[in-house]
Amino acid sequence: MTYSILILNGPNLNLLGTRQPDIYGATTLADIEQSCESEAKKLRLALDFKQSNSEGVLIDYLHQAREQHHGVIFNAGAYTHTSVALMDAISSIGLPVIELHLSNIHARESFRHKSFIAPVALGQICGFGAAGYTLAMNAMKTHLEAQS
Ligand code: CA2
Repeated sequence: MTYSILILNGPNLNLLGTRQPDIYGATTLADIEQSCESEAKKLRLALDFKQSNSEGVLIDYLHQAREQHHGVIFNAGAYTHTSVALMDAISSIGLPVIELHLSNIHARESFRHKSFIAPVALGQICGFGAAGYTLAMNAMKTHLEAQS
């Protein structure tokens, strides 16, 4: 069975590689998308990779994922720490969602320690930079195979 996954990226992640490389690294989001595409081929996963700066658009993508994908890897950016609406959207779609962050949010400012995504996520990967994306893809594939 070929599983299909959505990798969804939230606000400001389109700026990756252009500013604050000390925190987020020098890799651009386009670079990350390429490495996810090549990992998807290795893992035989179908992949959709999206980014939006808008909370409403992210919610629409989550709703669409219910019809199109088996799981979601979600870097919700700063909305992680604020958005009950994204938490409700994740709860409503009934798909496994892996919460992902480039940085270790628990080692940063205290306002980043709170995640509205974590209680409704399958699990959380953070602190491994861009490598976290392919780690999350492997974790999702293992989960989907185990649950089938
Ligand atoms: O570590 C992560 O992946 C975050 O989700 C990134 C968010 C931050 O608000 C979360 O607390 C942790 C910020 C993304 C902003 O990315 C930028 C990249 C380059 C320049 C400016 C912002």
